[in-house]
Amino acid sequence: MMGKFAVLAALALAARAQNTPLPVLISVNTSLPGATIPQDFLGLSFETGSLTSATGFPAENTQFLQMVSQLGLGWLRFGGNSVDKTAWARGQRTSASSSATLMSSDVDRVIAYARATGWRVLWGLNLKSSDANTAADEADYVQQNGGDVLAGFEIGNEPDLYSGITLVNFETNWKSFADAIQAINPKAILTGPADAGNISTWTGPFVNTEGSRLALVTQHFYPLGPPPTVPASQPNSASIPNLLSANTRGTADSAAQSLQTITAKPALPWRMAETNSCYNGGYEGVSNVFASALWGVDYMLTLAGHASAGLNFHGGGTGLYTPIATGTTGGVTTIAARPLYYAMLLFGAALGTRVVPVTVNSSRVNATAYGLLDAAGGLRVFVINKDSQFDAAVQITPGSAYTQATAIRLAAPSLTEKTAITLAGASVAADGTWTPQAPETVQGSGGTFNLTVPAGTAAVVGFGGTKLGIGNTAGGNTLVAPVSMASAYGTGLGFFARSTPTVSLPTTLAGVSATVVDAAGVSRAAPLIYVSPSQVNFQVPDGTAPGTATVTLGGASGTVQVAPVAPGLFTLGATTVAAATAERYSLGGTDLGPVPVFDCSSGTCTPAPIALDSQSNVFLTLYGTGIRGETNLANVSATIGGVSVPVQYAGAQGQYPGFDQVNVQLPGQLHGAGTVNVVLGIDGQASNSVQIAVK
Ligand code: BDP
Repeated sequence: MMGKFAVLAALALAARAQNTPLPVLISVNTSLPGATIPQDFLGLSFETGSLTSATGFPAENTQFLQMVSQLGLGWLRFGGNSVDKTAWARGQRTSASSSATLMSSDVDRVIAYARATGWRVLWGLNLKSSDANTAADEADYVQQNGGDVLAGFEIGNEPDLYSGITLVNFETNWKSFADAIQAINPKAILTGPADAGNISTWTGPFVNTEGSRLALVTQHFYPLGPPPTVPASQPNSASIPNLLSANTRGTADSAAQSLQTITAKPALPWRMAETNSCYNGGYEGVSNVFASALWGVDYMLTLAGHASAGLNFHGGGTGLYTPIATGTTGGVTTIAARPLYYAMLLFGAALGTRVVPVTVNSSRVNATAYGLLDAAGGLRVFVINKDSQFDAAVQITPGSAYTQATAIRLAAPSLTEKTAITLAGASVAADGTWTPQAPETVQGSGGTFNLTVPAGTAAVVGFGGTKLGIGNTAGGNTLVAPVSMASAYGTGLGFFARSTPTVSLPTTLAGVSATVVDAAGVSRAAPLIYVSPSQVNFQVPDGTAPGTATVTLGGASGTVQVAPVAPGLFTLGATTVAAATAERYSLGGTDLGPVPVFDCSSGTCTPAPIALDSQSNVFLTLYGTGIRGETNLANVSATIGGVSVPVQYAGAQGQYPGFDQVNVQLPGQLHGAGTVNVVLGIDGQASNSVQIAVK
């Protein structure tokens, strides 16, 4: 018989054995990238009915604005069952207005909110209980007042569920609405069919007949239904195990596969325009807990693998499945991040990348993995351990191009956690902000990188190289000056793209920090302007000594030459067109107003010819960096079209850190010269050459 202690020891051993991470082997094939995940993949879907009450959609709340904006770009979709019950009237909502009628002032609030967030709007119209002319008038109002933020119109909500309807009836009605809308606005963008299901029997045939009128194919998708409506014995009955099961993932995968097939021939984008975990508003303990965040990440990546243009998670108010809870307590608006919001935040690390095939060898852990390649060649591998029990000993073989790796995690104490969730070491703060912390380093050897992903958590591993290329942000020359703006290019530099929100520059941004060690061996933290996985713009620290400096960003580093001045001139995007402004004055010195220096109206920027005449003088302001180090104007020269012109001012622009400007008067002798080059020379250092045009 075993002694008491031997029994305890055996039990302890058994417990330990159970918690020993089990192997999950992941290899990545970066040579076969799929479609690019659009920057506006993410979206939020709301009931149209949320707009007809004063508290339903808190468009004016700054925290709500902050939480949506920090997801990046995205779509706001208004529709749901309530769209098909809502009447329409032009006018201002008052306390006497009916909540059954959408007023044009409700639309105005959405348009203002969309403009403030930079998100676009997918606008649902009532097909079921309205008429074509009313819908067309509503569409016209939205188009006229919010055309700049409008992504398109959706006619009806889940028409495949209208009682007694056939596909033929629906198509007839849909066409009469579409015709009425386009009779007023021929270019109104139409999407559809917004079916609840029936992808092969409704969506496919609809796309076949109406595809040429559509700009986007939309589908709705809820993998689970609530018990007892869906009996607990069914694989699609709402529960945490079912939400995280391979079967549920497979259902989404085959829906996405069907939509990819349906949209391939007409070459249309497709979007899960309304979706969430469980229909009938979600399910307590499933849709509103951490398990839903893991599901959300897995689901978004599953759709992205089938070239989805995006999705809109349905919610609003304090509904169980809403990503952002909005409510009122004692007349005060309350906004809170729900687990699914963290999934959307994490998906920011996937935007703009292309899904690459991965092989996952995981015999006992319920884990999934996705590979994502960015345009610069950086790789991110999402690992989602959906297992409630087993930790995963993850081994990733990313390919020989990758020599350094870092990771961030999405974690909570348990799958049933509602609030204590962290992403990249941080929770969403009370004011709605989320500040990712520095990532952890992932160790690799012999081409394999190892990390443990505990049961019920996810991790993203960012892979890159160890080399940084560094140059002047303006013009790209390899010389930089103290306090000037410099850019470091590499791979795997971070997970999220973020710009500095204010003019006072932080030394840590989205978990990224950079160190500059100068020729004298002095190390300084670099103030950061912009960070992304492949590019970091920073200010060369004040006091950096001339000579070779080494810049380190996480596991990558590179060198750059530093001099007291390093003139660079800004251009418009990737062109060589000067990012400059000009002002015309009368000979007597009266300001006659600004003169355009460039024209970007065609989508490509070209120099706009500046008229030079004998009746006025034109002063050009060039913007650059690395200029202010020389304060004696005698040492600053400018050459425009081969003509040396006197410089009136060269120094700090004053408003933004590291941002300089140079003012010159355009000489009359350039009259008629056409496109000319502009070059600065300071202390023998020439800037990059930029173009303006004169006539
Ligand atoms: C969809 C409806 C939406 C509902 C949702 C649900 O479009 O209005 O809120 O189901 O049942 O079918 O949760």
